[in-house]
Amino acid sequence: MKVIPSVCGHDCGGACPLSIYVEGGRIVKIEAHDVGFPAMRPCVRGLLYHYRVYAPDRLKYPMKRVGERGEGKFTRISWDEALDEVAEQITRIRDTYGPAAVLNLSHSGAEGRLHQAAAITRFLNMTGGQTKSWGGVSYPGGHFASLATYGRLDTGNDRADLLNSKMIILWGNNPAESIFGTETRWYLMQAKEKGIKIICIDPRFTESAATWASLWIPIRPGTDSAMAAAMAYVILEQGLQDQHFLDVYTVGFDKFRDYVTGAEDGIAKTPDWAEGITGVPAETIRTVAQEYATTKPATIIVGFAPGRSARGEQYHRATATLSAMTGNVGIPGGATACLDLTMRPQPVKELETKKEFSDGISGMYSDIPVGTNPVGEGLPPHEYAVKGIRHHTVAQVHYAKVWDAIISGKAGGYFSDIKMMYIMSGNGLIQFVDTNRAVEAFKKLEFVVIHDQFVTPTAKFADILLPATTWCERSDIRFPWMFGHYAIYANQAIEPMYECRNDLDIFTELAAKMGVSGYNDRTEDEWLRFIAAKHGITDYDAFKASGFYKLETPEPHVAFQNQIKDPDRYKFPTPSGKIEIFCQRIADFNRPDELPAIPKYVAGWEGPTDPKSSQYPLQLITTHSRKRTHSQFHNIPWYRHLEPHAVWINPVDAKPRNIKDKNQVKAFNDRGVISLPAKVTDRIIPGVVSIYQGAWYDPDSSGLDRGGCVNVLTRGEHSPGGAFCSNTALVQVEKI
Ligand SMILES: Nc1nc2c(c(=O)[nH]1)N[C@H]1C(S)=C(S)[C@@H](COP(=O)(O)OP(=O)(O)OC[C@H]3O[C@@H](n4cnc5c(=O)[nH]c(N)nc54)[C@H](O)[C@@H]3O)O[C@H]1N2
Ligand SMILES: Nc1nc2c(c(=O)[nH]1)N[C@H]1C(S)=C(S)[C@@H](COP(=O)(O)OP(=O)(O)OC[C@H]3O[C@@H](n4cnc5c(=O)[nH]c(N)nc54)[C@H](O)[C@@H]3O)O[C@H]1N2
Ligand SMILES: [Mo]
Repeated sequence: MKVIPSVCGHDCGGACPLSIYVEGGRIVKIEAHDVGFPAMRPCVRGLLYHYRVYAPDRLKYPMKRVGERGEGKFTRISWDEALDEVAEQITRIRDTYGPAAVLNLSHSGAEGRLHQAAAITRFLNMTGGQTKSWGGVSYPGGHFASLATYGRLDTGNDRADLLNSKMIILWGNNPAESIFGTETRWYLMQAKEKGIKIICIDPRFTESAATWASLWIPIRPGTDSAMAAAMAYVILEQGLQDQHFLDVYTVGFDKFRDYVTGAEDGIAKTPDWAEGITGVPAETIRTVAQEYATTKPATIIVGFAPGRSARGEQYHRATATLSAMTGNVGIPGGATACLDLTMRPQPVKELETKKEFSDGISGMYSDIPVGTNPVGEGLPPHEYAVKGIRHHTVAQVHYAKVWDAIISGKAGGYFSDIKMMYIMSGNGLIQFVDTNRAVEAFKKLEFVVIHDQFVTPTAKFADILLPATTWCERSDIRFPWMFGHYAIYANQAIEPMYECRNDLDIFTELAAKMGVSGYNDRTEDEWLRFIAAKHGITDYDAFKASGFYKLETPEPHVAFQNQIKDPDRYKFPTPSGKIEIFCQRIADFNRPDELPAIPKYVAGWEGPTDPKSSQYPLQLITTHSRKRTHSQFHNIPWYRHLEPHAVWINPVDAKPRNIKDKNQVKAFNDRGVISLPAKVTDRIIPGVVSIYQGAWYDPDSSGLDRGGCVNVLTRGEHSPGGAFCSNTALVQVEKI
């Protein structure tokens, strides 16, 4: 039996080292790979990954559609036939309509530094161009806020630094289930054992709250910035702010103070004011604010989810302001409380200056150069581009708007009429908002090509469907989220299954068929050597053999430590050189009611005060599940049984609806209807229901989705700063 060092290769904040046991060319078991670092414990998704590799429903051969698009009827064809057809169609569509007619809706299903969606971006750029999205679906609210407030994306501290804290607030963050750096859980456990106070602010009593917190504060979704404003009110009222910090390191606090005290609009943002909006008792807000301001250092760990809402940018800007008010930025045990993301190991001195990090995410995930996109060169900025923060052009479409762009086209004000969609490692039909509209959009296209490992709900809509390898069938390199300070090598464990191929190899052949040279001039091993060297890994062979490489980094890393220690020498990478509580770039954008230049609570659509709430009275949140990576694993029975898919509903809401635990119910609004069992639980605040994202769409003939795919209910809208709003929707729930 061979033991092969590897790492989970799907889109999780973990990246856990694994030992894959292979006998006779087959994986027989997967275990944790002991890399001498106690925090690296994988979960069931990695440990039972062979259930996914050997699933009988793996996509095995290239397929061509035979029925209506979306019916899921295919016939097997050869690789040659399939690639000839794809090459011909791309060429035909570009020649007839121009390159912007080709939409690349690939996503993050694969997350190696080599094998991932940069492969398609490079391919489409090199062969003529493509329509690209802007915004993102994970953390665009935080992304925007981070660049506005701090001037940089990498604003997270090393997780080891949690142990320097005296109080930790998990605010809309649930790392027991939504993994953010494998080691986060280990450090939180250490923190708890050390007696560090941990509290959770979340509409749900999560596994994180149950495991680590001494206090759970249930809050209405989308109202966090009101809670933050009221905490600021208490801090100011009692004079607990760190005025020296505010004077030296920030700009615009006076404007925020005027908002909080009511000098600006006549409304003091008192705990009583916030109670009416958030549902959090005024007394609780008062106590937490006092405790947070008087316990130093204190950390707010933000999640992405509250930012994935109608005014999601405000949440990240507001928590950052609390951290600045209490002087917790840039000190051990503190936090920037904004985005909280550090994805790529970088020498710290580079981080302080790197332009790339202040200008989007290019290169953050991948080491394959993607080149430039002929579509978009020299075009004017998009109406939602914010000068100095977001630089996308009119040719780009927000992820929440892609279906509308396909359906409405130029006549609807979009840059192009999209005729073809090319998707690699993406399940957008069910992962992006408003699935029923997605179905309509897919049906309108002339050609759809998809690479995947399974016939997912999206893959069903392909004209040509190409079978891809899993990370067990190829080699790669990964860096975890959250400043893990290590690289992990995924050694290929088995030969590719059936006729599956690596996406990179598929594009290499397609580029050749289209007469384009230079797409890929390296072998996989040459690429990986190049990537390792780029990241300062000197002994590639030792790295490959052991599977693990500890990178050199000062420990623990604290974002902006230099700026705080030596403000004359080190400026924040914002135009003012300071933390921008007031952001002139946002003020210049000039949509103050939607996107104020200081962090304010701004009610979005489909909140509790929306007129629609009389018809659809429940707020819906759509969280990440521990048993899945988004939509991945859903089709594997073992995982499905781990925790039945259900809608969480409080007894207060269930009772008048005559809903009992495990009753089959329907959740619906104007956009669609899904059916699934109810989980009646007081682990969720009344007035709110929660459904895990990622369940596979399975509509019956009336359009009722029996799969319980939550994006049937979400709205195709984005926030002005670009936030993807999958946590903002109103629904009704009824017993079936
Ligand atoms: N197991 C697992 N881990 C993952 C992933 C996965 O699919 N599975 N996905 C990875 C990826 S790509 C991402 S982007 C991250 C996502 O990470 P997050 O976006 O942080 O994860 P979520 O589970 O959506 O939400 C975290 C918590 O926020 C709460 N919440 C929702 N809305 C609000 C709100 O308005 N206010 C407050 N205070 N809380 C709110 C939810 O109840 C939930 O407990 O996770 C990563 N880790
Ligand atoms: N309602 C709601 N919607 C959400 C979210 C939410 O919180 N709520 N979260 C959003 C977030 S944060 C994210 S990141 C997205 C994730 O959205 P996606 O990236 O679309 O989701 P995944 O299910 O991770 O992966 C998509 C597909 O990639 C395939 N795949 C995996 N590896 C490979 C490979 O090597 N090659 C190829 N060709 N295919 C591969 C998988 O089989 C899967 O079908 O979902 C977003 N959607
Ligand atoms: Mo994500």
